[in-house]
Amino acid sequence: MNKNVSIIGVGMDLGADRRGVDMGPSAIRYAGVVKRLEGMGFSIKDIGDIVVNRPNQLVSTDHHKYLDQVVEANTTLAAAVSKEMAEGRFPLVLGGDHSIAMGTIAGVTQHVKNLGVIWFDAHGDLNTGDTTPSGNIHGMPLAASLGLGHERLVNIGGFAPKIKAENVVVLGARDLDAGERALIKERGIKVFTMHEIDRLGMARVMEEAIAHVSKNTDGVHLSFDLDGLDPHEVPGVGTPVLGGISYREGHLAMEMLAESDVLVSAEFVEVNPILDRENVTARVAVAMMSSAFGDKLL
Ligand code: B3U
Ligand code: MN
Ligand code: MN
Repeated sequence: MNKNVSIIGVGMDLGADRRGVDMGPSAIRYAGVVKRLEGMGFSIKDIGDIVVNRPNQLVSTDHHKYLDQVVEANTTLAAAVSKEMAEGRFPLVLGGDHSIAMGTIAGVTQHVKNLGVIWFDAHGDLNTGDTTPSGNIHGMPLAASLGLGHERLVNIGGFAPKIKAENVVVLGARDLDAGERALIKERGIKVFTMHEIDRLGMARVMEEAIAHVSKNTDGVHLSFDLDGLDPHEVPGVGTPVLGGISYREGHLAMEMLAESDVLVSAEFVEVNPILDRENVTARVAVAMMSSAFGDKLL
């Protein structure tokens, strides 16, 4: 794996329309991400946080809350990610709400034409303005990256689509809206829900997931929403859903990803320090990162 890593924070919560995840990057830094990765032999450059403009009242455009601000922050993020990759560095993006995946993926796909994506999440994030139950853009970034939804989201970074449905795997889903289910069927998106994880076990699921996302691709992006894990283990997430991936299964999944050596970029999102206790969610995020970056037990 690339030993040169750039950390990029995005203190944004507008995509979730709920305060707290804007402090995610600080919480993850406080949990010791830089020291941990340096201790594993990585050279870390922390470029700081992307500036996010927060209006003092809710603005909603065609069922999209804070559309202008989310587009602006993601456009800046895409440029930052692309710049770090142009310098040969691995972008590690710290969220922030999951809408930032649009910017990360827009930046990465300027360098990796056929990108595979592992979307670790309790949710599908496959809504569009037509199907969203909330108007929250953090429920839309996977759809937008596939070229579906509001043209301003779809075109972040100036091109679309970024990724193909056949190169995506969603892992840990247990809260899918009706429109998302229809889209999954229509596009044939590979989804390992908690049902498959319970039934087949995480080892088998990850073998299949890694094979799927590496088949016709030149690299894989990991988009890790902390709410994919069980809320008993990570209470500091904005939209907890019971029955999630355990701490141990999460580690195993990350270790298998590291062994496969396919990652070109990663992001860890939706850490909400306001809802957390003793920063455990950020600490778990750092633990998951260390496994994804190749830390071994022995
Ligand atoms: N699917 C719902 C809920 C949701 C999506 N992502 C999160 N929550 N974190 C929506 O609002 O689109
Ligand atoms: Mn998500
Ligand atoms: Mn989620």
